[in-house]
Amino acid sequence: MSAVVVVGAQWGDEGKGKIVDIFTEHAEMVVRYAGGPNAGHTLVVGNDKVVVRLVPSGILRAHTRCVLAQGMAIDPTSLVNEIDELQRRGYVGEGQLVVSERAHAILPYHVAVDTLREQGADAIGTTKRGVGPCYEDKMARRGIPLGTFRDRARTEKLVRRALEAWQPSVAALGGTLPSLAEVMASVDAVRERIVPLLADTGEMIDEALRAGKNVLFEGAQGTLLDIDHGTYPYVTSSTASAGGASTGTGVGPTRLGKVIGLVKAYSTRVGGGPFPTELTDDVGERLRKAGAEFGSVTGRPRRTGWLDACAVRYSARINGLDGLALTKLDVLTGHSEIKVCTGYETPNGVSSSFPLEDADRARPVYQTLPGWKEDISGARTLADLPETARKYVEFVERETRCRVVLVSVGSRRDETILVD
Ligand code: 2SA
Ligand code: GDP
Ligand code: MG
Repeated sequence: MSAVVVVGAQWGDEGKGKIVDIFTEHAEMVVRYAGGPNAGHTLVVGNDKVVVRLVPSGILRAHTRCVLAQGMAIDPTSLVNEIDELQRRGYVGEGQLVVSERAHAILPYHVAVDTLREQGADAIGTTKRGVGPCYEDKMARRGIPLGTFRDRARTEKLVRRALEAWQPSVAALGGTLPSLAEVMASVDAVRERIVPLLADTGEMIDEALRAGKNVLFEGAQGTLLDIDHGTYPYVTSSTASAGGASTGTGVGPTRLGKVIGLVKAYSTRVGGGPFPTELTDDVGERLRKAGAEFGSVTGRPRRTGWLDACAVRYSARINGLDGLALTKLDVLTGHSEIKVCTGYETPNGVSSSFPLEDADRARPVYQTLPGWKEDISGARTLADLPETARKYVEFVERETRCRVVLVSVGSRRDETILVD
């Protein structure tokens, strides 16, 4: 295994939490490299369901060190709350969690700006967790790396500067910012909990890799939400794709090994933006119900649609995918026909490319496959699947030109087919 990247190949919520948790059985370290508390990764062990937002999905395995690397935007208050909740449930051992001193802090003014903007006409459908404004501050070079928390006076100076910088745009939106005292009160409430967790995590990951340990890099959101490669501007503000595993951690690209793309057997998207295969009819509603497609953080109903093989092919290129983990195949059970988008109509005929620049007007071309009625949650090998379900998996492989290495047929750890 060595260094494996697990990345969402669609618009997020493909089941990264479950798959990272499974792969972690053989990993000594799991590293989150991008995003922040906008992520919601669900882990189901027996009857216990855990949703992690900032903490890597390896946390349920006591032997695994979990790293929050510098590509992340971290709300220190959310992190402390998440750790407390996990500890109440018996997780997070001493020293198991480390946080990069270079990861940027999401502070109350970031949440205020995110929330205020979402009330306007230019709403993106964000999670309102302050992630976008935090990355804006980072790029504007007025952000607050968590290492700053070691020095309260310096933190206060930087917070004052950031508040001054945001003031005009917040006033223009008719809103108000939290005061310096309020922001510092929130910092003071968690500073002593955060500082002991801080480390040069790049060095730590490098040491683990040099010692031959297995390190898993856990993506958040999905490739089509990536700031550079997604359906801009309806994207998140980080490098969600596999490249972020290098830029967001300080591990050079040649040191990364395999990249596994997570693909849900159909498509979902939360928030605004183009979604060419969206189903706004009964079939879409059926997928939402069967797949329990509601935001893990916000509870928002997710938009649903058929699988877009062109989008996954695009994703395979952006991420350099070595294999696919196909999740939630069980959710398709009971549909007499299943459609997959394999091309798009263009003035010059059907194109197999995903129409990134024109996605809101694009006309998908579908191929229709026969469905299956049998409950497949008990399948543990491909041979256990009904023939039509097996054919669906083979079709996905052919259309995406990527080998399927795992099929997930339920939310629990054991509801999984590992393909040799
Ligand atoms: P943001 O908050 O600035 O990152 O929002 C920008 C866009 O990115 C989308 N986004 C997500 N899409 C799917 N899942 C996400 N995580 C949660 C989940 C979402 C939830 O696991 O269900 O609970 O609603 C996630 N996070 C960000 C977002 O919808 C915007 O389109
Ligand atoms: P992530 O953000 O990619 O980790 O995905 P989420 O946790 O936001 O959403 C995936 C949801 O699907 C969670 O509720 C999981 O428990 C659930 N899930 C994961 N794999 C499967 C599967 O194969 N079948 C079914 N029915 N549910 C699954
Ligand atoms: Mg999610």
